[in-house]
Amino acid sequence: MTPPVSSKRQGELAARVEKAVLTTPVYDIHTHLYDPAFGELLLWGIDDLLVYHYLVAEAFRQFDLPYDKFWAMSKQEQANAIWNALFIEHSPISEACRGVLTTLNRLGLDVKKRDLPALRKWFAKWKVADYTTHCMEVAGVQRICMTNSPFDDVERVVWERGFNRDERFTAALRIDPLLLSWHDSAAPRLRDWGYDVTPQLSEKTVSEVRRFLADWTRRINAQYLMVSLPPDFRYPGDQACPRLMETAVLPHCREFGLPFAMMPGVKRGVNPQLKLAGDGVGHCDTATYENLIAAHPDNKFLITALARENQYSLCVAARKFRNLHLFGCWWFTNIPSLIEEMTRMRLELIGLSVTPQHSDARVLDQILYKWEHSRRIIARVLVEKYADLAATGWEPTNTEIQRDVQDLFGGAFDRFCGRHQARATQLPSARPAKKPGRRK
Ligand code: RAT
Ligand code: ZN
Repeated sequence: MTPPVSSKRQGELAARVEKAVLTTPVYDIHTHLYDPAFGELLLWGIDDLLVYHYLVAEAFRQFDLPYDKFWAMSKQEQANAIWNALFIEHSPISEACRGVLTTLNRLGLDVKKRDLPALRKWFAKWKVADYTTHCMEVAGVQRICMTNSPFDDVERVVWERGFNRDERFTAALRIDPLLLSWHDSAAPRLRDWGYDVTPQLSEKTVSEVRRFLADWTRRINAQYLMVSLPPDFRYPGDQACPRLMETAVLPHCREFGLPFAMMPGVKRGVNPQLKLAGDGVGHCDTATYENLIAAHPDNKFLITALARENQYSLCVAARKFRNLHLFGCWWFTNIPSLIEEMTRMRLELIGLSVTPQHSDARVLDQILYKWEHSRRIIARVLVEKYADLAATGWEPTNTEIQRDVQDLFGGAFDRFCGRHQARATQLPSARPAKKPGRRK
């Protein structure tokens, strides 16, 4: 019988785990951030933080303001209205509000002054290139995967023009319109771009869709393909979405050795008046995903479901299919109580073969809070799990802890994708805050 672990030993173990979790650099595998070469598409700074769509939805619960009046305002006016409604007139305790304060705090700003004009002045001093490096260093984020859509007119021209890639930013090919609006939108657009497609999914059309996917995969050096799916998506099925997946997307992923990432459970436009903030959540059909994965054993699938109700059955599915990798807690699941619940459930059911978090940041600075908050929760759950092991006499070494944390923060993902990154080293600790450079 192993003697119980003393509380001193437990405290030491907790400190070792926390250190590893708080200092290991992460690969943020899904964001809406951009390589700085995309200019205005990379959002950052206090106004963008305040008009984040998570906050817009919350602010409308407090506003006495018609929707169109808000949308007619400038970004700065919208930010003022949100700041007043969510930070000044009420305490900012929701996760998205708290996130703004954590971000400011991590940047070394004094939030207790509640002085929005002073905050704006501080941000105005930065140049975007320096600020990107600063945020990534403070957040301990080593690489950022973008979300790249050829169907986005602003983004497409930048790719077509060409630019020098920033190696810290990897790309993912986002194909929602292709799979979800084939007839109304994607087919006519592909025709405009010189692909010989018809609305009917003939052999010729399918091969042209594959040519389109191949062109864009090469152009952006895609690390995976991605789609968000409504709760009522079913596979198998006769609709364009499952047919295109089967005939074009999955064969393409096999040919290029790329995973196909799915984000099930988004109900688009539940309240269209809220624009980007107006989407809701629905329970997806886990059996559909099991069918799809079982029918394609040579494909790799990444899944992050939006509904809490799907998390358990997806963990069970991941136990059945090694070609399924679960990741992240986003949007309505990106709240401390659910991150903790999901992380614990995943570790208990599938061990370390998971990527527990991605930031889904839409504003660069958000990586500071999203990672800070999640790291603390992941550390708490891991401490508990290692303590359970220690109670059996299996005390993890520092090297083992470091290896495991690296896997959770991108290593397992890279391996799943077939890439073998050299093991990342720890972040330099207590790096002094960099002085703002001048904005270009
Ligand atoms: O979390 C979000 O910001 C959502 O608006 C979605 O964009 C989601 O992340 C997605 O990629 O569809
Ligand atoms: Zn996203």
